[in-house]
Amino acid sequence: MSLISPATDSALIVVDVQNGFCDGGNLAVAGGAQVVPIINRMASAFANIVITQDWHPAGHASFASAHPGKAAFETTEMFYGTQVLWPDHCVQGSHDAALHADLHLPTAQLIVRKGFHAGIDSYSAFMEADRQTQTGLEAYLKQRGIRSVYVVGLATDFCVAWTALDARAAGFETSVIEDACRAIDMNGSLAAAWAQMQAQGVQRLQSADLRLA
Ligand code: VGL
Ligand code: ZN
Repeated sequence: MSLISPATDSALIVVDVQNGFCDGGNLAVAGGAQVVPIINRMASAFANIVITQDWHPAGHASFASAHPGKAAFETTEMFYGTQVLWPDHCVQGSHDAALHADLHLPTAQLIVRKGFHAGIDSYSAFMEADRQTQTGLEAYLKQRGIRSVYVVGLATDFCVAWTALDARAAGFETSVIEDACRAIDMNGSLAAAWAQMQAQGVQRLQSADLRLA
């Protein structure tokens, strides 16, 4: 199989590679920090790079601590549907919310912060969980002439998958680089996410499929 060279109208979307999702973080994903060197290496192949940051106000509605009687990883009904409740994580300005210190992406052009509305979660970098409120990323990418996106980061089955699905829905050619992601994987969420992504035409690639400089 020949290697893929991302075209100049492609963007790498680096999702939530934050302390909070790495070892020692408030919502640590197993092996989360292992994606950092892979993503750093991939960056050389991309003319366009967007970084996202989960960026919650204290007391955010996705935190179990905001719902008396509820524990983390239980669910609750919000006005927009069922919401998984999480430990407090990625609070604005905290160390937990900072990008991993070894993430080295000096050419990245945009950082999208999401999940900052107190009552609405946002796994996706494109659209919040109410499925109404746009982050602006779709318009940004389209105005810059981007046609395909490659999604990497944390977590495969939540923020990466929702971002990839919304990218597809917005008409971008979309790939997820599996080894540059790590998953939370609760109650079969990882298998479900891959099934949904593949049903929507998201390509499942490995970093070895890309031609890196
Ligand atoms: C994420 C759960 C809650 C993620 C963010 O980045 O996948 N997951 N907030
Ligand atoms: Zn979050």
